[in-house]
Parts: sequence; C-alpha cells; structure tokens
Amino acid sequence: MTGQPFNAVTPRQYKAAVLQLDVQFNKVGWHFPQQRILSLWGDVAPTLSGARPPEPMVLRLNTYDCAEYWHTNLVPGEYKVDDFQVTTPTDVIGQHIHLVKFDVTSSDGAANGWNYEDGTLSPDEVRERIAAINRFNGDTALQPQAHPFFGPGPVLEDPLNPGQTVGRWLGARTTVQRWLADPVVNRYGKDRGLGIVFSHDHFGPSTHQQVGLYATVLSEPAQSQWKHNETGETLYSGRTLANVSGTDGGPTSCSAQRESSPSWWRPSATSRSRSSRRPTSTVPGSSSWERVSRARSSGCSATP
Ligand SMILES: [Cu+2]
Repeated sequence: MTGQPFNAVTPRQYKAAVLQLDVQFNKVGWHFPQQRILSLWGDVAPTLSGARPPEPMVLRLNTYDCAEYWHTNLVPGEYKVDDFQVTTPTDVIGQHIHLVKFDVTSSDGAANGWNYEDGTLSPDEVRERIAAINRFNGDTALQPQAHPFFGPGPVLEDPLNPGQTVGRWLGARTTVQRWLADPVVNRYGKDRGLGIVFSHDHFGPSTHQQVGLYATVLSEPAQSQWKHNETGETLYSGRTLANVSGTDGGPTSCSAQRESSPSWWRPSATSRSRSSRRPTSTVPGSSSWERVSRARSSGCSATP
C-alpha cells in the first residue's frame, strides 16, 4: 500500500534460522538434545552458547505490511532415534505460513500452494548431493560453501564419512518468502490486525512439532509499535549484523506491549454510525495511544 513504511519496495525484514540445541528444562538438568527451534540470525550464537534463554519465535507484523522472511536451515539431515520417536529424515525444512497472503513469484514456503520444492535443504543434504554429483562426474568441481553469516559451523562427525569431521553448516541454505498482512476489522469497523498466525514445517511436522519447531506470526493493527514487556526496549528497531545487508528483525521477544497510532484506530463513517448506538467508552481503542499488554503472549520464556 502506497505510503506504508513496509511495502513491497521496503519490506519488513526478518532473517531467521532453524537450529538444533540441547535445551535444559529445569534446574536439576533435565534436557533434550534434539530440540529444534527458530531464532533470528543475531540470536543464534547466544542461544546455542546458553547466554540467551531460548524462547518461542514470534514474528510481528502490522496490517498492510509486506514482510520478507529469510529462512536458513542449520539442522542435521536426520532426527536420531530416541525414547520418543524413530529415526526420521529431516533433510528439508519449510516454513509454512498460515492466513497471510504469499507471493508465489519468489518463494511460497513449503506447502503453500503444495509446492514442496520451496523448502530449505539441510546442510547435510546439500553436501550429500554435491558429493553424489562429483562422484558421477568423476571430479571435485563442486564444493560446499560456508554460509555468509554463519560460516562453516561447529566441527562434528561427518555423516557422509564416518570417522571424519566436517563443519556441519557448510552448504547451509537460505530461502526467501514474502508475506502480505491483510486488513481485518472488528465489529466496529476498526482495524484489529490479523492476530495470531500459526507457522511451522510441513516436511516433517509429525517429528518437528513434538520437538518445538513452530512459530507465531502476530499481526497487529497498522503502524503499531512494540516494546518489550519488562525492559521497555523497542522491538524491531533495525538491528544490523556484520556482513549482512538490512536488519534481521531483532531485537525480538515472544512477550511485548503494543502501541497503536490513533489515526489508524478511528472508526470509518459506516462504523461510526454503528458505534454511535453504543457508548463510546465501550469501543476498544478509542483512547489516544492505547497501550495494550499482551497477556496471551506473556510467560513464554523457557527456563534458562
Ligand atoms: Cu501449515
């Protein structure tokens, strides 16, 4: 929409990565070694080191926003058998976004439109395909590249070459989607935002939803701003990263207060005539600069 700060030319940017971590759930050390979650690029290193508590990913949008979502896969190509699940190939992971519209000319996310080629291959899978192509051609012309932001990753056992090690993020890919947040009005004709939108992986959902790999897109009324519930820090304040253009969308948190511009909450002529039959004080958002505490998204941090 013309005049919106986050339109198709200047989209709101989120750069996120799927990662696997050994997450601890309580103070006596109960932990799960194959937890898989989404984090913004700038939060991946402190989350893996334990400096930052992992928390559910909430990607915040406003009505009329065009969002550009970067999806990086840093997860092993296989989920190992454990007490809960069988060994499962997880060689490709998608980010299926529900409800918002999507731009299929770039990438529509796994299973948006049932296009299963739009997932993001695991770096293990990329290296396996490169090895197969080289073997077929009898040369070593192709070599996996380090991700421009994440580098070659931790040096661990190479699943392709038992007994050898490899940087497990070599060959990591990033795919890009665009999302468009439609306007939704309440019974008074006021923009209320699309609300909470579910987002998850469609390639291995029966495995991944049991180990935490899903996210929320929370779409608020147009031109809203968000502040961290406890620190008051402005979220989505344009955090930039070394060697990366644009912002990764941070800082972020699953818990936030929302500030809305009164100009975007003013009822339309139609809704004013409807709302005039009701006391004004009952109309949500009629005060200037309403501050709303989001109880529905509070208390969501994992135990550090
Ligand atoms: Cu889905």
